Amino acid sequence: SEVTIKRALLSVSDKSGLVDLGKALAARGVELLSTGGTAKALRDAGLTVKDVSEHTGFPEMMDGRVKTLHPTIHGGLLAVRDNPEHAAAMAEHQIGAIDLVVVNLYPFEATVAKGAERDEVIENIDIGGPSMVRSAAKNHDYVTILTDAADYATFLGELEQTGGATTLAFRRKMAAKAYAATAAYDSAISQWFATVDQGEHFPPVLAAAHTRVTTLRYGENPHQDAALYVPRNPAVTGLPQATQVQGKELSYNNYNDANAALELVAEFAGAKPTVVIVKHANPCGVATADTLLDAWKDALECDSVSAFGGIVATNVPLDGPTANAICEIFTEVVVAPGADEAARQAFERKKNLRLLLIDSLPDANRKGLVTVPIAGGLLVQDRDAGKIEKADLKVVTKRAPTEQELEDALFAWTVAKHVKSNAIVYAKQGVTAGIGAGQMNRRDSSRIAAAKAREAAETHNFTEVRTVGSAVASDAFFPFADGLMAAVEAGATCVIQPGGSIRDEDVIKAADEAGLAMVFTGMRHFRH
Ligand code: 93A
Repeated sequence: SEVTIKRALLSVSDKSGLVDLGKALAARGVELLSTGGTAKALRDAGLTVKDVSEHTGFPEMMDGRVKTLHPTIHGGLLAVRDNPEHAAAMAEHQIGAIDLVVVNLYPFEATVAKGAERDEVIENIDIGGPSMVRSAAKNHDYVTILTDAADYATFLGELEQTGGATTLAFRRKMAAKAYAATAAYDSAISQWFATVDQGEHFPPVLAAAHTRVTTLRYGENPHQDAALYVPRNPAVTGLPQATQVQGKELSYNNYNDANAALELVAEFAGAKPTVVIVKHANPCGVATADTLLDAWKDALECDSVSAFGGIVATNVPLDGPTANAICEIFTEVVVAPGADEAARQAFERKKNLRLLLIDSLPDANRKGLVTVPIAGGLLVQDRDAGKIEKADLKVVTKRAPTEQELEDALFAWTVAKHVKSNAIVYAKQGVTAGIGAGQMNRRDSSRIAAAKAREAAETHNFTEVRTVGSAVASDAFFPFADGLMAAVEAGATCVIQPGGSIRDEDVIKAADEAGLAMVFTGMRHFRH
């Protein structure tokens, strides 16, 4: 099953690693065929190269659109060598076998990413490249296909071990990779046509142009396999990439929770220092303060029981005092837009703690698609980028909220957007006082949120439960006045909710009777 490499065709847009590869091949006496720019790069390095046009007896034409699309090339790639008829055809048409193809494609995605005009984007749709990749990969019984410069070293290792050949196992592996590359490439092209060129909202093909970067130890549970995929071209998404500075390998749940924490803290980009603590993808404490250390303390006090083993995100770079305070409790992951030297040293004491640093916070209002698998397919929707400003709020009670109540209401509302439904969030002076998440009815979420606030007051000897004088946010309307009455009992003085229930009048009446200020957002933030 070993096939000795005698003739290679190299045609690459990204020329990194090309010359070294060419030299190694030449040193083994391999004949090098190549196209325009690739041939030039190899010749400039002193190598002997035969132009594809000389090999086919046909010139490159039409601005390079037709270079390698020729039976001499594709016959040389596709022939089943031990098939007598194929062998006869090769002899009749003077087609020489090609044993190795090294191709990477016109940079379509990068051309889109740099904002090129339509004509330039179209010209960067590679036709001949993917054709050779697919021909070579199909005929992997005889032909080796390399589409990624990262594989050149492994390939040369194969030659070294076998004395100039490749094994079938290696060729099969490279064939799988080759089809993944052409599939992702065509997927990116189809997405561009549908969305950018045609302005369609949902691309007809969602086979996202993602590549697997790593397999994870396991999924949500140890009996589930899992992997991480990232966009082939992160520049296109505009999303920041995190760098893990220290700590254990990230688990599936770590990624999921860190993402929840990051998406919530991103809502506070440019605001005062803010800390989010997440457990099981729900925030269990969020606080904004003048210093990051105070924000950490306030966030922790909201639900210090749940914060154990939590995931922490901040909206500003980490400092030493905050890092030291975080290290006092068991924390799984910390994600932040940077960390100073003192913070890094503090975390080094906690070998297992996973520290993720990002260059910038993601844009909380960015467009994007969210998918949820269902038994028969995939549900697709826009990500929830809805944002409510003060001016959007409608006061529905006799009493209007005070400035502080308004600020707390919007803060609670922003947190509630990131809490699984039914979500009830109490907040006072930029600190969550109690969070009720994920219950099947709103009244239970209200009760849980108030109970958590009472527990926090007992644990931390607060002079007063923090829900007293707080604002309370509900992610969807109160269907009955009873949910509201739970908030009144807890001491909330202001309510923020979408409104829109057929019983709004009852709920407003109950609020007026209790002296509450209530505002309607006109927007719902279900999160399931
Ligand atoms: O324009 S093409 O679609 N037509 C072709 O026949 C063809 N053959 C190779 N593009 C073609 N290629 C691509 O040219 C390769 O995929 C590679 O990306 C690039 C290498 O060109 P050069 O060697 O001139 O730099």
